[in-house]
Amino acid sequence: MNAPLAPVALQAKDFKSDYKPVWCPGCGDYSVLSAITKALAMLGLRRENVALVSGIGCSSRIPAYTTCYGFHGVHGRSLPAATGLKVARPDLTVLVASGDGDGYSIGGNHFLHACRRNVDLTYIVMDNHVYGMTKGQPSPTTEPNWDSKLSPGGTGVREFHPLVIALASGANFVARAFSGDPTGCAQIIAAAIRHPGFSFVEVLSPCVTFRPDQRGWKELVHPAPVEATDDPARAARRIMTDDGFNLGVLYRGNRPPYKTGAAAATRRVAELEAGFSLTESA
Ligand SMILES: Cc1ncc(C[n+]2csc(CCOP(=O)(O)OP(=O)(O)O)c2C)c(N)n1
Ligand code: SF4
Repeated sequence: MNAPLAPVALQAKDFKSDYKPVWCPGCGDYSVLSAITKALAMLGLRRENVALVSGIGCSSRIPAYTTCYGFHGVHGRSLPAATGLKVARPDLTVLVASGDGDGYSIGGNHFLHACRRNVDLTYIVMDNHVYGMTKGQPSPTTEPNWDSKLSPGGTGVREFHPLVIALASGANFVARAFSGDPTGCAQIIAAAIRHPGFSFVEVLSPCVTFRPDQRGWKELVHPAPVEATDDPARAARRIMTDDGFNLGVLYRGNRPPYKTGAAAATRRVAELEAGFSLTESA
């Protein structure tokens, strides 16, 4: 985070736009929106210095519901767009919003390389273990035995483990939050924004329409019993053996972030195009 602070502190409501979210009543994403706006207020940021980038999905609608700059892009492609933005405009605080389908399935490859590059981004994935927007197909984090109309008897395919994959790929900050605790979630998102490099926050955010069973998550979540470590192997071991409902910052790394702000482009597009011209010169 390197943006100038607001001269007069803004409140969470100042970061919410006038667009009324079209999410289903009870969807966890409402609380994630509140948590993001609370985190921006906590950090004293200005709206014009923050950009939210997303792909496609119910969760990816978030940029439109804020008063920051936003880019609602293509399914699975939020991270490349956000990386380009941050590299070109290092003065901006760049947040990326995604879902488990958008971020781990079609966008899975970008996830690995964003962790590895360690550009100073905050990646917030609203994980509901289902494709909500397209009406309930299983996603990479769906339990193998989840029986539904679109996956009778379950897929039988083991789940993807995003937090451990993020650690193995080089993410510099790894945390798990719960939408049902918007204050705790806001504190974790604020810590992620403050931490340099690629920060990954997996938010358990129930899809009450296609996964009504996830209403039970509020009984299962609990704070992580130990402080975050800076040792990725230890963090990975803890995460692999936890119950999946441990909340908090689980890993804080010390890797220097990718250096942004390289020399600005000095050549015009027309000059570059001329270099690729197929017309033979006399
Ligand atoms: C290239 C492409 N493939 C597929 C789709 C259809 N599609 C839109 S949203 C979505 C899944 C969204 O699921 P997730 O990211 O988990 O978000 P949620 O809706 O659950 O928040 C899919 C497959 C698309 N829009 N573009
Ligand atoms: S379908 Fe699920 S994820 Fe989408 S808005 Fe409704 S509850 Fe939320």
